[in-house]
Amino acid sequence: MALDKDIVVLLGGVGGAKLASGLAQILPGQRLTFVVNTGDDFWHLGLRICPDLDTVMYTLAGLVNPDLGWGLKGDSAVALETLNSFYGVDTWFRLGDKDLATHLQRSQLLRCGRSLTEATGRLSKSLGLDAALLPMSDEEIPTKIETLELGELGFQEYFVKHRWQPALKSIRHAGSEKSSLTTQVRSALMAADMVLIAPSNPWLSVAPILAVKGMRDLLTSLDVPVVAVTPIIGGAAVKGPTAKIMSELGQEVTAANIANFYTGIINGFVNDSQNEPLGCSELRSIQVNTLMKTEDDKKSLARATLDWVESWGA
Ligand code: FO1
Repeated sequence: MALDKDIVVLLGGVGGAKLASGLAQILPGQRLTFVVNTGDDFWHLGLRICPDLDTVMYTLAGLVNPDLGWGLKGDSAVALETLNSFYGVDTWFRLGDKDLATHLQRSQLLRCGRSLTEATGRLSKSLGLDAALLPMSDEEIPTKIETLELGELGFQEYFVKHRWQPALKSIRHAGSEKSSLTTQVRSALMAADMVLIAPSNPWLSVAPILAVKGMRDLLTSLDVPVVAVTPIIGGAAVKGPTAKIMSELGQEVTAANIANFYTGIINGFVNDSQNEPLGCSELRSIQVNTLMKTEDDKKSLARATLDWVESWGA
């Protein structure tokens, strides 16, 4: 297996973090760079919240709440409950007591003039990560969701407050036109032997990464395998709104439409054994079990993907 290869993974939250965990269990951390969606980030209660960065960081550190897939295991919410009972603050977004330490530390670093890349590096090193954890950009590029019923919503309002129930009409990556790739993301991609797009929601979690100015051009200029893993299994999403969004955008919920989303960027696609084959696509593809319920599932998917991509060179 590709132990001597440098791999860059583009990913969002829970689904992406599972594959990240599988990769981190079979490869040396120094070979792995995770480029994480920050379109979900927002300022809330005076703190900078970066849900996908934290989900990946806590997962890799073995600290994530296994029931939720985000947040810290064994956390409580006394601070938030007190904020509500003393001061009547609407606490629709759950911030655990331990989790608050991460938001406080990050916000403090940002207020002292550190970039999000630097702040994330410090937090992840403190939690013992060897792999590089990078935000997609140092600029704020908040994802805005135009809905049928409620007009435009901030990402977390759409996702958490309204439980992704309003019908999605379109998505905007505010400020992306003025954004730029960080030196760290650019260098990692230029040195990569392989790029993986995790089974994260293409519209909500990967599109924000692709919207960073210069990202699409850089990805298409690479002469290495760029492989996406399907988030759709048997016509449904494992978790979250991927299938619902596809229907709202008038698309059939198929792996082929996921592969189409990445046209021009990927040259390989990991499809699930339960899905229809891609058909007459020019893409290389493989069908394996992509459902990651156990640690073994995560490692198996990571290993199958790497072994398959390595076989291209044979
Ligand atoms: N998801 C929820 O469904 N409800 C919450 O209250 C919530 C709080 C939260 C706090 C910190 C954090 O890092 C993640 C949190 N999430 C919550 C998850 C998050 O909204 C989503 O999983 C991602 O933004 C989508 O990838």
